[in-house]
Amino acid sequence: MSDFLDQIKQLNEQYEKLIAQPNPKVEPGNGIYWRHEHPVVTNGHAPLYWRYDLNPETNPYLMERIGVNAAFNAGAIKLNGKYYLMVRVEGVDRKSFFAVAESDKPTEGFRFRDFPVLLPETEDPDINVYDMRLVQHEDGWIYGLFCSERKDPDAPKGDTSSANAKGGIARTKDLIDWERLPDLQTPSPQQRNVVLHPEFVDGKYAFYTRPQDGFIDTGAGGGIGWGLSDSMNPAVVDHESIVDEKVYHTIKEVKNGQGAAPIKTAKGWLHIAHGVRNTAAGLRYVIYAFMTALDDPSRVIHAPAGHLIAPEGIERVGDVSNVVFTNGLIAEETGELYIYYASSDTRLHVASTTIDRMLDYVTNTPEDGLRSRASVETRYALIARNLKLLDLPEYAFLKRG
Ligand code: M1P
Repeated sequence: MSDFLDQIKQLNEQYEKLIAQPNPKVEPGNGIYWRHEHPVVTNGHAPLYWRYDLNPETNPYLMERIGVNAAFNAGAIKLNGKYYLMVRVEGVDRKSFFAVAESDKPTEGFRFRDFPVLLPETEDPDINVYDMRLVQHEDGWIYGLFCSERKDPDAPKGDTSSANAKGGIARTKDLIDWERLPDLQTPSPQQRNVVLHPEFVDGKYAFYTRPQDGFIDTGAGGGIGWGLSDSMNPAVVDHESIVDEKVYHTIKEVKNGQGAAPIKTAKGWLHIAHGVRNTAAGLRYVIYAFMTALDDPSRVIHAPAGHLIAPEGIERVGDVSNVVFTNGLIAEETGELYIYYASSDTRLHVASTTIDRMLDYVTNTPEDGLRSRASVETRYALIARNLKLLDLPEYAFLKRG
């Protein structure tokens, strides 16, 4: 028994060290945001009592009985001074589920609650659930919108991969008790990356959608869509329009999707989203930003070219490599902004910035000229302006070619 307890103590020491690990910014950053030294949540953050049977009678070898494979794509919210992440946890059985991790700090110290979320099911039970966006709506509820995946009933015999993705909806007041609502109904046969806008628009609930024909391929669909519903129970969008389309030879050539709900700023709604392109090495997912009008959240008013965050270093490697994905944002009243993003469907990170920096980024970064020549012209103008500065004596330390 004492050996058994000693082993648990060792595992626990490692675990507590991980939770207590400080997570400073990686300086100097890029002027837009800072990465942090460590992921904020990993599979190692899953409590020992989720993974091990701690009874020596039933688990004499102290085996990890029910392993956790990954902890990534988290929704985020700040309530009563605490930071909450609704983490997509994936067991070794490949089933994703939601679990709340909380901390007094936005960048470290996240500890999972005792139990994962026991999400109520609809009459047609989900096979897999993932990527919850948490939205504090002005109607008083906190909504969790997520992807609900079920096997495609029309798949030919022997096709054990084809699936249907729908916009699942649940709501809560405390992140403890959840009420499940019917899945979102839209004209599109499949949906992923559905997000609820935090305010009523024309007295209706407003949704960002991602119309898609197939489970992976968006087909004729795609782009970040937009639609209104009279109610949340059931939520029915009769008409979807496209807010931000996928575009040839850009970072969102194959598909894109809204991240968390947009943040209201003095200059417009700030959106952080993901864009996907295809490469010989497979799909590459990056994160980008854009802004829509305050009086019409479906009208894009600023669209900086290219990515905001692309996978770097260790982020490039994991279960689904070359992916960064975001569905969690926390904006503080002080103007601090935390972008929770996951890498390679494996672990969760945070990038910290401010609303002011992001406003500067979205309003002053040049838009995509959509041609190499146009890109060079934009860069050329910057270089020409800079070279005038380099003639000044205070810039003499900068060497030129
Ligand atoms: O594997 C990368 C991502 O793939 C999907 O994103 P999208 O809907 O844009 O294809 C989701 O399964 C997401 O969870 C995952 O991170």
